[in-house]
Amino acid sequence: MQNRDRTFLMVKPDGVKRALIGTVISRLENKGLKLIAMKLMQISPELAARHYGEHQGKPFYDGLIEFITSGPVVAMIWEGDDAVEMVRTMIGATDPKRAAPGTMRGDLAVFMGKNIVHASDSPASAEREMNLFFSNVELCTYKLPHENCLYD
Ligand code: 3AN
Repeated sequence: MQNRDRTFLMVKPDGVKRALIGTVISRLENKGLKLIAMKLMQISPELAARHYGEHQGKPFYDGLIEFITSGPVVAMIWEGDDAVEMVRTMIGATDPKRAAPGTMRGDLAVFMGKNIVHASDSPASAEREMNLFFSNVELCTYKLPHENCLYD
């Protein structure tokens, strides 16, 4: 494996309510990524504010906090070769109208405010978000039987 790293991905309340958890997980599993941690949870306003701190003050901020705390989410950590970049490519552009067909948002969503998934946009964000949502003891280490088929 060239550059094994980890990224944070979350199925948002709209994705959970639309029963797309399995679809999102399948796409990531089929690609060859490895699930390291996962939980179904309700985000508190405090955690939402920390997670979306960079958007504080923007016109859509209040709606974003209201939406992300409106129902359960599924928080996950995925591992793979350049996982941060790979998963961002797989989820597609923030605005589903501009997200390429074949991406999760391009195939499964129509509206920017309800774009079904979040994924870290840089290794630094991934580190920050993984630490916000998980403690080290919640991370699992195991080998996929087909790992040798995925990488040199
Ligand atoms: P991404 O989720 O693609 O990293 P960010 O971090 O820029 O995008 O935005 C976080 C979330 O805020 C988006 N997923 C989207 O739901 C919402 N958002 C971003 N920009 C807008 C906007 N201009 N209008 C409404 N919602 C927005």
